[in-house]
Amino acid sequence: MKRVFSGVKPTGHLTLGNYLGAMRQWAAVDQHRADALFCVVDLHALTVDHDPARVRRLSRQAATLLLAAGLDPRLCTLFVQSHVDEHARLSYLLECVATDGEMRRMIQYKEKAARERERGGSVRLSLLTYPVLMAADILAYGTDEVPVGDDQTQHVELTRDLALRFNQRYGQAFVVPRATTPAVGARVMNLQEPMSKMGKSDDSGPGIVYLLDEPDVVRKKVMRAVTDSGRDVEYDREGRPGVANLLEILAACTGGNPEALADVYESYGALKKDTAEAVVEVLRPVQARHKELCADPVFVEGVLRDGAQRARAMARPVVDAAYRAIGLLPAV
Ligand code: AQP
Repeated sequence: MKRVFSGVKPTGHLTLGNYLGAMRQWAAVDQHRADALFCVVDLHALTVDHDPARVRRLSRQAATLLLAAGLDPRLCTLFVQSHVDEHARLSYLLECVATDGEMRRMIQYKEKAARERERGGSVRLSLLTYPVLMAADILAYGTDEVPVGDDQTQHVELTRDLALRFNQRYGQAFVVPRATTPAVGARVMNLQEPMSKMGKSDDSGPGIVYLLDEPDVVRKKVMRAVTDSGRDVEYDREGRPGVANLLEILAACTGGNPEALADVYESYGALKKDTAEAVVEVLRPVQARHKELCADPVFVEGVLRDGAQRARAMARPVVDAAYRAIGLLPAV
């Protein structure tokens, strides 16, 4: 059976992008077909300016939303990254095979570092090394596949490079993983700035649909989405990014195809109305289950405790073997 690993960062409230690009696939497909691990990657949330209490709150919320989205602890392992020491242990070894040039080429690093500087802050070293920790997250479990949205595929490519390099230098320690992305919904764009990804830590609130937005808030955000100057509904990602984004969201929510849907609509208004309702319907069961789970925090804690135990047992032998392979003396 294939091993699958993926994660979500508690840097903000989870968005429709996180759901359509990743979480929905994890619940509907990955946990059924593979030995799957899903992780709230809280250490990654410390790479930018953060409020400790908020990170704790968002970590709990992310775990609850993953369960609400359909992850079933009988089918998969759900845990919090900082509860398993092997991630940080392995990250250091991988820093010893990665180069600073590789890190500086990462698109997310460039974008996030620029944003930190614009806000007048300094760039944390951990933001630069974040992809190495992500590689450790993946490699510690002998992962074959990493289901992610488009924005993370560069980091998975780097993970592959680091695994291959380590194996070549020090012997076969890691499985070399590959990224998988959904056919539709792999890159949900911001409704107000359709050339930019819908990101949970962005400032542009009205352009972001959060998983816990009330139905009327969702409707308002979608109805106010920026469209393009033309009038015809056409699927053209480059020329008509706003309309293309709505068509993709509608397609991802209804199981349709954005090109075919473009032929169905004669006005932007009708497209927006149907997209808003489709999003409301997709979010409805997730929100209902989230409410139930919030009333049972002991259950959620139990899932995370068991998940961490299982994850530790899987990661430890892989990381111990890498420690030996790279030349470190085993502890006695
Ligand atoms: N807009 C998106 N469209 C499709 N997929 C997306 N993902 C994120 N945004 C979109 C996918 O969701 C999974 C979890 O993402 P993450 O928590 O690792 O964060 P991220 O990729 O850095 O993107 P975010 O949510 O926008 O967070 P911030 O703002 O902190 O950078 C991943 O599989 C991701 O591809």
